[in-house]
Amino acid sequence: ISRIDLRGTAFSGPASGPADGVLDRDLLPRAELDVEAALEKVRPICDDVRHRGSAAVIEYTEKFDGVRLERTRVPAEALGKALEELDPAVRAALEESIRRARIVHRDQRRTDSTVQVVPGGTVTERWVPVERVGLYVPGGRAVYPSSVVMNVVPAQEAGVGSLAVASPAQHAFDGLPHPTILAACALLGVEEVYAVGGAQAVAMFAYGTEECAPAQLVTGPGNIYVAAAKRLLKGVIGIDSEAGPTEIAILADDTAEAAHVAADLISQAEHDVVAAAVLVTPSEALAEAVEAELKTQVPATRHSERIAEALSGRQSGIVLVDSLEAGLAVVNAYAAEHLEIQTVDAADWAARVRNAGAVFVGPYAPVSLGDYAAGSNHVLPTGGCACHSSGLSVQSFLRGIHVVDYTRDALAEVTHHVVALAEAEDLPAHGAALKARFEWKVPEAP
Ligand code: HSO
Ligand code: ZN
Repeated sequence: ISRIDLRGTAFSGPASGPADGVLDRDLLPRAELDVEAALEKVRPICDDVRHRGSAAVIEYTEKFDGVRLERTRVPAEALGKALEELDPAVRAALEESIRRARIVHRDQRRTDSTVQVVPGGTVTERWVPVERVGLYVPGGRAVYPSSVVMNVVPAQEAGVGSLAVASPAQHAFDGLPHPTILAACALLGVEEVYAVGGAQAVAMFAYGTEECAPAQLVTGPGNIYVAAAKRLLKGVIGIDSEAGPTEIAILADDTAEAAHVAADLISQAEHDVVAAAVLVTPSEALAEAVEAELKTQVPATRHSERIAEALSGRQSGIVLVDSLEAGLAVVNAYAAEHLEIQTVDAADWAARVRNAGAVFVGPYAPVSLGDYAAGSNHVLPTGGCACHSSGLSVQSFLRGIHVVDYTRDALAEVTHHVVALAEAEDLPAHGAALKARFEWKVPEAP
């Protein structure tokens, strides 16, 4: 892991005002995915699925996944069987993960609210769930039943009526999606699952096929082709934000346990060779201790090569700063997907974080807890998007509809204002629509 020494640099005085802009983000480089390049590859696939439906989906599944499907929908018995055969410890863990996620996401539900603007004039905000959602679940190296939980639970708690899951057909599992994915679906009560992956899955949800009704929204992570298809079809179908490589940033001082800091950096580096692990600290001693810990811990992990590559990549590093105050400016500018605060008065520092997908406070809230069983969601904004976006939540599956209800008197009272603004915009018919309702004369100025 490389060191980035920002001590003595301009930004590292006390951060006053919003920290963004204080630090040049390029000082903390990130991996970038070239989604644009994949667009041209997925365009014909999406068009083909649009015009030929299931037949096209089946052909692409044969071509890309090496599986010839009879039909794309996974039979109910396969879901039941996967659940029966699920390791009991994994089942218990998934159940607990679901239980906790439900507690948090149920609390996010919104109630409709009506406000009286003037006597006789009200605006109600009604929260209406998206009718049908398609959830994409990757099937390659990253088979994450936990991500099924994190996508399905908020959708269900939002009241989404119809939910379908698509995950690539696996040669090794008789052309079905990975069994732990099927088992997670069964546990969550999701009955509609398709053995379809890649761009063709996104197109299937967007346009619908003979087997799969079109959805209004597609969520869930995927490879570059899935991301490209989402970008291409957004507009035809709603999409969640693009999930880039995972990131962990840790703001720590010399009260932090170096072994735990190192373990947490390693935990997210385990995802991907382009995952980012960044430690920000004013403590040279901690930096040294963490480097030493990484040297011993990394070789002992199962995926040591992947982790070593992620940690030595230019997207990872140990950033030395003059003070925690400067460190706060750095992590705010970086806007990590996950941010741990391992300092004295961790909760106070955490309260001052403005940009992060999720914040993990103190020594007993590692990111891995949030990945599986904190109750919080693990689908979070990456690549600096945390400065404008939130993670997946019940809100992601709701639309707020304004319902406007005015009486004759309430409308009469405001008509001259509407007419004035309509005239100012050279849209007199707008004003006329109101005037037509009244014996109209411009009220005299008081
Ligand atoms: N850390 C990942 C989520 C995950 N971790 C799934 C383990 N499984 C992105 O937040
Ligand atoms: Zn993770």
